[in-house]
Amino acid sequence: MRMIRKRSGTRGGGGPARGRLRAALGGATTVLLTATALAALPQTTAHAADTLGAAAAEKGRYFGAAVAANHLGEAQYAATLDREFNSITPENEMKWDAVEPNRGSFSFGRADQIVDHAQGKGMKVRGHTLVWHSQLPGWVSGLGATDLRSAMNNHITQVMTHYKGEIHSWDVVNEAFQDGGSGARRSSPFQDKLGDGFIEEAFRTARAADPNAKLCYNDYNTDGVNAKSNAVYTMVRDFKSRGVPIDCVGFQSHFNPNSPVPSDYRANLQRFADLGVDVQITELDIEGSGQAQATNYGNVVRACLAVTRCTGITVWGIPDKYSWRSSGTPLLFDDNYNKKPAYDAALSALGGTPGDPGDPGGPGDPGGPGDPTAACTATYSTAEQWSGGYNGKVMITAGSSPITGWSVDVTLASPQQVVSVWNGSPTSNGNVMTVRSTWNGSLAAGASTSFGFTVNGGTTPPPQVGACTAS
Ligand code: G2I
Repeated sequence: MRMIRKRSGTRGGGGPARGRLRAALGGATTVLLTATALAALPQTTAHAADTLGAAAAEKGRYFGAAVAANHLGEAQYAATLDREFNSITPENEMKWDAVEPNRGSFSFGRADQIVDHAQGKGMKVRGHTLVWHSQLPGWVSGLGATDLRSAMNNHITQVMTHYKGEIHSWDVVNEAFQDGGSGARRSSPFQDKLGDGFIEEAFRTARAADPNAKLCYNDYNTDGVNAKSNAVYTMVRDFKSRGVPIDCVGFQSHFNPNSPVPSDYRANLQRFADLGVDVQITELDIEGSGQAQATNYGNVVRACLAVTRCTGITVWGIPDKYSWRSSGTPLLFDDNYNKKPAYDAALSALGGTPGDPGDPGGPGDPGGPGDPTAACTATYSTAEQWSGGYNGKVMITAGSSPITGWSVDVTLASPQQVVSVWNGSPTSNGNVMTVRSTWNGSLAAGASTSFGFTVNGGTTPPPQVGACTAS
């Protein structure tokens, strides 16, 4: 279908994108294949709606994540991405500074890597972003009006042509309105030199470059009805009435205690949809933890589902540790890729079933932390870390009955190697180490013990720790 990439930019060579991905990975293939194979195991037995992507698809939506190219080589990152999501937004790799750092000189390498990954896994791609005041190279801000206009149109045309047919929705213009009550346009090189008309011009250029991509305006603090969202609403209404090509509005949805999920979130999405555009939740993250965070995530998902034209949700990252706001733990997976209560809430709101057999790893999931029904559970943490390695610790907790022995699989990514194990008896098969209890196999109901191990050969990715098996 849309696997042939145009040859603009610095990337040479034609042919199917996936073929180029395999060639490009070279020596990394073994590690990735291992991760992929591991990730595939639970999915083969899982019900279709046991993941965010599958559950959203059953509702006719996508569920995506912002992805950074430099994390794709991390086995657990790629495994979680591939298992849970069916759309990817490059977090930074398609921004102007990344793809056209010097005028007329395009570099698509890192963005191509993400697009290739998505296509290889059958995921869709959201394009982010073409015209934005931030992450804009200095040469753009230095141009006079005439040059700036042609640079803007050339940038849109070159980037969209490179990915023609491969992007389901593009953020054509990002964050062009001011915060606060003024409803005014934000000062930027585009606004200041080209005036209000730059947005319309960008959308017209974009439509000509890839007529099949949905063209979106994307912004933050527009999630409820307020002065800023009113200003965007007025612009979109004007565009629709004059035939300016616009297909969708993106609501970034970065929430925290100072900027909570608005009570009129659904109503605001609906009023835009009523203008005749799709709406998308484009950069969702919600700072917090536990049940409060879970409730917010559930509410956001339900709001989207309640609006027929809300076509999909993208979360702005996968594990908390890679969030732009990591200290606020705003995402669905913790630093060890365990599913958080927010994950279960999002999946439930989508109509999926958290904790089904074949869907391991989450709080309350079989063998996962806190599973109330498992004979025993295993919880991983990194105890110490240094430049070339780390000490890992796995806490084993018996369920509601006593146990007499336990075992847990720990999978490492090459070139990491275990050099010692304590409080457990290890055997190895390739990069999978099975650790069985020694003197510490007998645990009373609810009692815990732990084993530890030292790894040399790097600190990332962290080990994958499987479910606990009792004997
Ligand atoms: O700021 C959150 C988002 C708001 N809406 C537009 C999004 O594009 C924006 O994403 C963030 C990325 O998540 C960050 O990763 O945009 C930031 C830049 O405005 C990104 O941060 C930048 C850092 O500031 C740079 O120092 C760094 O080199 O990420 C770059 C690449 O890692």
